[in-house]
Amino acid sequence: MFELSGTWRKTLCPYCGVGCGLLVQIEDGAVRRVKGDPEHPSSLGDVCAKAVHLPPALRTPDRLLYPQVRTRRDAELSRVPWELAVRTVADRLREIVATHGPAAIAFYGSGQLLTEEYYVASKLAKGFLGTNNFDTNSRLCMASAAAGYARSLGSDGPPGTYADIETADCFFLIGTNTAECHPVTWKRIRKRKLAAPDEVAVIVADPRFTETADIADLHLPLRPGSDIALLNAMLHVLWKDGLLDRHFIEERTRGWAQLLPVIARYTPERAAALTGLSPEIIAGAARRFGGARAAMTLWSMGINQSHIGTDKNAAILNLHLATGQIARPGAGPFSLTGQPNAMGGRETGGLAHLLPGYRQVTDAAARATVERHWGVPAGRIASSPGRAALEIFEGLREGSVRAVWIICTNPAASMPDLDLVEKALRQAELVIVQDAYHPTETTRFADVLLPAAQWPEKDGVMTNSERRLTYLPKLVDPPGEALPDAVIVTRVARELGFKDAFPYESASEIFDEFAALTAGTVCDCSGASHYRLSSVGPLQWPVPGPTHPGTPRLYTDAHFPTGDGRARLVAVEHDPPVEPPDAAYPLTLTTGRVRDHWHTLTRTAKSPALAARTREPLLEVHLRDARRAGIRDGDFVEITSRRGKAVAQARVGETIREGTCFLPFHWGRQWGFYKAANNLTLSARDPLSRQPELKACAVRLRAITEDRA
Ligand SMILES: Nc1nc2c(c(=O)[nH]1)N[C@H]1C(S)=C(S)[C@@H](COP(=O)(O)OP(=O)(O)OC[C@H]3O[C@@H](n4cnc5c(=O)[nH]c(N)nc54)[C@H](O)[C@@H]3O)O[C@H]1N2
Ligand SMILES: Nc1nc2c(c(=O)[nH]1)N[C@H]1C(S)=C(S)[C@@H](COP(=O)(O)OP(=O)(O)OC[C@H]3O[C@@H](n4cnc5c(=O)[nH]c(N)nc54)[C@H](O)[C@@H]3O)O[C@H]1N2
Ligand code: SF4
Ligand SMILES: [Mo]
Repeated sequence: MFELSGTWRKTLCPYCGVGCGLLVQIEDGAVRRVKGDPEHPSSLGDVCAKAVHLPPALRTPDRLLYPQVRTRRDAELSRVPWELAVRTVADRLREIVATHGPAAIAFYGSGQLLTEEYYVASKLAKGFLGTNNFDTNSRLCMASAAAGYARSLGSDGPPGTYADIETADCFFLIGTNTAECHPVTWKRIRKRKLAAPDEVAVIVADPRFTETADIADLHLPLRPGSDIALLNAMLHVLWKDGLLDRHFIEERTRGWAQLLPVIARYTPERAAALTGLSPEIIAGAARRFGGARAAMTLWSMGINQSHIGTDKNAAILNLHLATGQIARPGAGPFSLTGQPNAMGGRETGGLAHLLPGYRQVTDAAARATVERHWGVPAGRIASSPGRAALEIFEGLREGSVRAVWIICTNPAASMPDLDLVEKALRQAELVIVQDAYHPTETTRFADVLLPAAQWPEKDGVMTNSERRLTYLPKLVDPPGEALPDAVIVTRVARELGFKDAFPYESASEIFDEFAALTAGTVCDCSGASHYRLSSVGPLQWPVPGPTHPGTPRLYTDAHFPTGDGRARLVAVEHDPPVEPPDAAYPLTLTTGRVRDHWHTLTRTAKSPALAARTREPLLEVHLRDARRAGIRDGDFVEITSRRGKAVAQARVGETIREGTCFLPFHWGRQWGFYKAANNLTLSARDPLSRQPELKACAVRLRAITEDRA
């Protein structure tokens, strides 16, 4: 059924968590054209420019083709055969574990890995090398959402489905630039709004007036970091107006008695002082939300990347629980996942506190189940969480971590406070980097460089934002000697002596082993297999049996996996950003994305059509702030924080809240040392999710006058 005429093949987009189905045309062993797959249920044929312009980004002169090793830090990398690269990795890891113990090694992976890849890497780390130091860039991305769902609903997992968009009559978009970052989901929302403009309300809360705000009935340009004040005040208004669902609160939740005194204090007037919005617009947003038949809240990094990101998620979930806007068509909280398989990462245990199947490493019964499945002795899996992303690098810097194996992520561009990250990588005893391209900001620090096959040079499964699993077939051969990530990890595991536990001949065997381990869990994928996903098509978990059709919505019986079946209302308080503006650094810098680029530019910068649209980072700044700093539109501006400097051209206007400026983070130091936004950001983080506050730090601006002499 999936064989198409000619050379067009079905797969999934490798960029964002919307998870669009693609049709890819292969000619002479290379990707020629990409278009939308009308049969994919998540995207119904739609795609965005990033996917269409994939072909020129895939086979570039900077693809990493061969393994390379350097014997000393001051030596050059030189090409070695795979056998030697694998032996070097295994020998050096073994040696470091023997000398310093398993906690001295760490893995740092990515939400862009395939499910099978995460699974084997985390099995090797947690089950065989005995370290829970296996974390991913999801820590910079979805960690607060995952922690928020688990605390309020009893488990991670967005409860809704994209089809809810067609029945919702209120969209509350908070901390998301959906139009630029989740364009296909955005088009669906926009279509719904334009078809029934009076019936459907759109509320956008963002310090910037982005393209997303274009269709908003209400745009709330709140002060960065003040979302809890807004959300609590909305709940306050609904409580006062009698618009809460008393029955749902009493029957299906716990915690109202603790929450009520907190929200009682968040009057619209008080929230206005904290957010910089008017009391009227806050009340207006609350009433639109409260008056909706079915309301959806969508959010992403403007909420998660905060030192109170988990609490911000709780505030969103409180709003939905207290109004009964959950677990029915069109209603629910819906976190937009960033990366294409960040969901799969959470399912396979791709964070330092997790094991496959949303299990926690701190849960003894969960560890025992996983140990049996992996055939390792009881007690092998460490009982405390490993190091989260930033803590891996902090450990490298101070020497408690000696080795890091970085797979499919570019931390020397994407982490906050890059000076510290670079120092950590220089200080490390062993840096293994497994990437598809070289050089990147991170591959420059590698002692061992392993060439990875990338999309669509390997096969496996990814889960998108609506919990839908799609199979991605291998469509072309990798260039040079590049190998799929799962194959590389498997080879190292075998070299380390774990042959019997890593017998895999195919990604499909790995998937089956993983899927069996999820049986009976919230994210049960045991009814899925490569064969079923490629013959029947994509499926939404839980899919507990081989004939089970998959599950569009979770918790439709309003029974939550908390033990007693009730969701938790969590009393949370506003707290301003860790680094508030002051006289020396008077503005708050927020960072994020532009439509036509993906993260650290290893692919999108090589698609001429995309690169042409956004060649350089632009600093968005309010005209009154610009005037005060003597900056005109188009000037080059030096941006200084307590940690470093960056330079960008100013785009002066009124699309951003006064007192706030915005810089995209796509350009790492490789593109010009001072183009990197992460020269400026800080590594303060949420104590629960351990996600860094990438959305707020204090800066000052100075126009750079051109020296024409
Ligand atoms: N084009 C493109 N699309 C992408 C990606 C990409 O690199 N490029 N990356 C993917 C990934 S991994 C992710 S995580 C997502 C991210 O998707 P988004 O979260 O939508 O993207 P960002 O630009 O990081 O941030 C969103 C918005 O948060 C706002 N914001 C900043 N601070 C605050 C605040 O305190 N409160 C509120 N309410 N808003 C605030 C910013 O002004 C910004 O417009 O995008 C995915 N899609
Ligand atoms: N200031 C600031 N910083 C941020 C953010 C922000 O909003 N502001 N957002 C954060 C977020 S949400 C995210 S998700 C991160 C993203 O940050 P990163 O993960 O560092 O960004 P990418 O450029 O996607 O890095 C992926 C790397 O994997 C390589 N690669 C691609 N395909 C494959 C493959 O199949 N196998 C292997 N082994 N390698 C491959 C690419 O060449 C690239 O080097 O950035 C975070 N950093
Ligand atoms: S919206 Fe996201 S998944 Fe869909 S085509 Fe664009 S980048 Fe790919
Ligand atoms: Mo992300």
